[in-house]
Amino acid sequence: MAIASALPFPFALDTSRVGLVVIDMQRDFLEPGGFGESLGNDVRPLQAIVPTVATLIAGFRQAGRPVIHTRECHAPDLSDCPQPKLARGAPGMRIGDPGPMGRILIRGEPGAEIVPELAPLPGEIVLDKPGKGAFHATPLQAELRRLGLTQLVLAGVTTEVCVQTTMREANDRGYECLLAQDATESYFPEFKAATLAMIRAQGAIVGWTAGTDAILEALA
Ligand code: C5J
Repeated sequence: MAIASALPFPFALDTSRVGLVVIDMQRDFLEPGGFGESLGNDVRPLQAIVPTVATLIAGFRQAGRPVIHTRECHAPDLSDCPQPKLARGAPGMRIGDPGPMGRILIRGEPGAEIVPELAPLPGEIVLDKPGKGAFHATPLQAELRRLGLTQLVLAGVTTEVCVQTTMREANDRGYECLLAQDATESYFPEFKAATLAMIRAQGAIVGWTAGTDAILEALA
């Protein structure tokens, strides 16, 4: 089924080989008091996409297609957090520091959880990732092979960091990638716009973009 409105040209959705990857819709990025806000960001634009992401997830579940969730977080002893990542930026709180939602970006802490509205269902894959890309140091590739997926629809936050990095990693591994443009968000509108443009530039050099409604219409 083709998504005619996809850019830069129609996307031929294979409803038997597509899965949804929802990147890092965690309290630490979306809620006041979390890592995102500690870096000086306004988290409200990220909160605003939650209903759209929920609609996208519901559509994939209804179609019987896999939904994979990721969480950017680290081991409590920080053994999987490179020193430069720990040191970089000028946050009010650093990774591992105690905050209002537990230790910042630490596996198992409340802040590292996915927001309740988008909670994974039992049986859905949830991958904890120490990097920005979801393929780095995770079993994502093995899971995609096991599920027989060749196409990925991507959603989540932030567009230009973990979403784009994952999309580029997937593209290099041969997956056809479609970014749900209204189910992803950045703290910086200009970075989101630039990311959408660079993804679909040069004949979909990284992949395609399309709206959630169009994706779900093709999936149904
Ligand atoms: C960031 C992410 N922005 N999930 N993480 O540090 O995009």
